Amino acid sequence: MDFKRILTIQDISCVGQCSLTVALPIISACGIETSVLPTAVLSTHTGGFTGFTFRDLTDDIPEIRKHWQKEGIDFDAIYTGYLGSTKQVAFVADVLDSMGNENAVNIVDPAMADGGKLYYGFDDEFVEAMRTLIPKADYLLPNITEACFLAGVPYEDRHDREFLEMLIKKLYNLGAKNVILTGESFTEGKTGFVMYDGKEFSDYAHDRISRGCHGTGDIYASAFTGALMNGRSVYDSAKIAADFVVEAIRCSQKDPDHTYGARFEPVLYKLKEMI
Ligand code: PXL
Repeated sequence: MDFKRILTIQDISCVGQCSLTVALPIISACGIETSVLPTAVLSTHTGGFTGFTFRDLTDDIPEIRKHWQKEGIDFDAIYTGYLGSTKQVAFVADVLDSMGNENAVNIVDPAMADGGKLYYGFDDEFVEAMRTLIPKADYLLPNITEACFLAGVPYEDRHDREFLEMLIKKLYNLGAKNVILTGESFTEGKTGFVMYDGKEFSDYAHDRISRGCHGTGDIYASAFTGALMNGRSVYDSAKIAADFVVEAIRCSQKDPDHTYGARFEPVLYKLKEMI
């Protein structure tokens, strides 16, 4: 049996069902060893909470990388999510450049914005830094807001094919080998994903579910990573991730009082079945 080990680089939001508390269980459930490099420790995520704590771990990153190199550790994939500081992005770039084995792939989720706005604490300088990770991405997984910021296109509430293709091509031209735009499709009124590999566009459309939850981008990227590491095609991995997010949101609808994340845990077994 071919055992895979991946590294995921993102924060620990102690409560909030996002970042590492999502990536670890989801990718592990896919049968993949999941090593972590925490970028920051927060008491909660920054959306919908006030007064959260924030411990920046930027300066630990180069030390951790050096130790791993001394131990001869490497990874089959590196998946990056929410990063804690502008300075940190350069350290994460070093990890992407040096810690993968010869067949490793880099999955970059530029988790920094949604609904037309940057998350709390991020600014133009951070966006510029995040842009430097694009050429390192075998798979870039932005939502439409992140795609606009990275492409330098003013955010518009537009979801037509012409706009989506223009945005995606700009990100491809910045160096991403595959762009998977999440939360969009070519079918009006439906969501899903639109994908481009430099040759052709493909998409997947499913019904939009009215319940917005924090952390669904992290669930998506984690399930995508888990499926891809199990040898599923890029399209199938993107589709499995989209279907799993739908399952998690449907499950969350059964608990309207639960507001900070999506209840993916009770439906994790479905992800295993899909893979
Ligand atoms: O899910 C994205 C995310 C991750 N980590 C932190 C966040 C957010 C989104 O708000 O605040 C700390």
